[in-house]
Parts: sequence; C-alpha cells; structure tokens
Amino acid sequence: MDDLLSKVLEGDRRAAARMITIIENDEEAKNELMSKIYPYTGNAYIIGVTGSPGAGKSSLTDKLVGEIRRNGLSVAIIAVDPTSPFTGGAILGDRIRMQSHSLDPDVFIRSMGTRGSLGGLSQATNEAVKVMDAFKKDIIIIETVGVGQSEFDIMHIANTTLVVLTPGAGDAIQTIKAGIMEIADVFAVNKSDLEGADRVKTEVETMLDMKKPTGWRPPVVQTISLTGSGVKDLWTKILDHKAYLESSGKLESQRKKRLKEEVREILEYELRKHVWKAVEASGELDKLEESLYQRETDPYSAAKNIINRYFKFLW
Ligand SMILES: Nc1nc2c(ncn2[C@@H]2O[C@H](COP(=O)(O)OP(=O)(O)OP(=O)(O)O)[C@@H](O)[C@H]2O)c(=O)[nH]1
Ligand SMILES: [Mg+2]
Repeated sequence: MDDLLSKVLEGDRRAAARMITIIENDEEAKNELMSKIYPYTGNAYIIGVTGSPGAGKSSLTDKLVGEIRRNGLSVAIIAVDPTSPFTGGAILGDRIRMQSHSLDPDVFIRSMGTRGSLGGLSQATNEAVKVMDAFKKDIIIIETVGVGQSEFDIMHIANTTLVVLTPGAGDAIQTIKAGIMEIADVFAVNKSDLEGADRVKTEVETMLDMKKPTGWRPPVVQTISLTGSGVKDLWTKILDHKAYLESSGKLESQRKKRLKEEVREILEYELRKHVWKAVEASGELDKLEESLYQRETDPYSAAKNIINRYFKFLW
C-alpha cells in the first residue's frame, strides 16, 4: 500500500488509476489509503461542471482543458454519472468527448459510476478528487449530469461550480427552478451558435437581478464548444471567482467547513456499516423480524434498543 501511495505521489498514472478503482469498489484497504494520502492534499482547485444531459458539458470541458493547458497547469477530469448503476465508468467513458487530450501526460481523465461504494457517489467522488490532488494536478474538473439530488451533493465538493445551459426550450427557467441558481458560480450558455442564446442569457441575468446581492454575482458567458468561442472568457471568469474566494477568505472557510462535514459523513457511514454488521452477526434479526410482523414490537423501539445496546456508553 505504501508502494502504491509513493507511486501516486511520484506521478505514476497506473497507480493513480488503481487507487481510484480501490475507492470505487470500496475495497478493504480504502480507509487506510485515504488517511495516508490526506497530508498530500489541499492544493488543487476544484471546478464542478453540471447541466442537463447533452448540454455540451464534456465538449466544453475539453475546450476548457485546452485553455488550462495553455496556461501551463495540469488537469484531472472526473466524469461522474449518477444515472448509471452499471458501468463503473466504461460506457460513460465512451461518452466523454475529450479525446483531444488523451495523449497529454498532464491530463488525467477518469469516469465513475455508482458501483459498489455504500458511502455514495459523492463520497467516492470526493475521495477520487483527493487522489488527483495528491497526484499533483493543479485543476480538477468534476463533470456530472444535472438530474437530481446527487449532482448537488457532488457539486458541494467543487470550489467553483459552472452550470451549463443551452438555448433549448425553456431550459434556463427550468434549471433555475430546480435550485441550481444557488450552486452556480458561473453560467455558460453553450451552443450559442443556435437560435435563442441571447434570450437565455437575458433570462438568467434577470433572475440574478432579483437575487439578494452577495459579494459575487455569477457571470453569464456565451460559449460554442464546437469552435471554442467564448471559452477563453469563461476561463477568465472562473479565475475571477477563484480570486474572489481567495481574497474574501471564503476559499479557506469553505474548505474548513467541508472537512468538518466530511468527518460527519464518514462517521455516519461507518456507524451504519459497523452497527448493522454487528446486528446481523448477532443472529437476532430473524426473531426481530417475526416480532415486528406480529406487532409485538415496532421498528422505532427496535432501533432504539439496538442503539442502547451498542452505545450505552454514550448515555
Ligand atoms: N450546435 C452545437 N452543438 C454542440 C455544442 N457543444 C456540444 N454540442 C453537441 O451536443 C452534443 C452533446 O455534447 P456533450 O459534450 O457530449 O454534452 P454533455 O453535456 O457532456 O452530455 P452528457 O454527458 O451525455 O450529459 C454533441 O453532439 C455535441 O457535438 C455547441 O456549442 N453547439
Ligand atoms: Mg458528458
């Protein structure tokens, strides 16, 4: 395991890929690995990219990577598919439109599905981000499709969240209703070569006008990821947001808050896992099932009983 870790720290791509597989499969060695890797993390800047299916997230990310590389920074892209329980990456990998950087040693691309990890996809994503951070990637981009709660959880890992909209019918308004307004730091109106892009921009600006002003107003940038138009400007806006977070002290407070949150999540997960394991091993579940069915006891009392038994020392 130490060997694997030192290889990752030295920039060995296969070791990094192996480590992410360990995370995805929630292998036994995972927790210890994550503990050991922690001191080497905390340096990368994390960008989340979300938006409706087919909005152009991957093609835009591809162009953004070009811009980032021209600035001499290294990049990791983690494409997360919360809709796919099966792939563990394979199918999504085909969907990633980022071939133009596949030969660049300073670009690492990985996709993740929902396989395995009981801790959930956002925890697994967070762990994969840590691996890429220790792997000394300057910028880590997380791409995930905006379909439900999961992308909100995943986007909480990001320092800057980019929401990709398109001139599709009523798209902007719907996305905003779904609460994406709260997580967006930068908007891209992609496919601006299509009819209606100006209207989407105006709609979003109007929504932003109605929001209570904070220290940061999300800029709305029109892009065409097919040609790269607007991408330079988009990158500038992301850097502006980064500078804002840094100068206001928000980057530090955001990072601290998340670390606390992370302990809570790990605790929840470990407690759930270990207590349930113990209950299963005790062999009492069949009896419990029957008495629940017969209404001799109820699920609330049963759960409380278990808590009392395993955590007496808390009271
Ligand atoms: N006209 C036009 N088409 C675009 C543009 N950007 C992307 N597309 C097309 O939109 C389709 C989806 O692009 P992707 O980059 O795969 O979109 P995505 O959001 O990553 O898709 P999922 O990951 O499947 O949700 C592709 O056929 C692209 O060629 C653009 O700026 N203009
Ligand atoms: Mg995609």
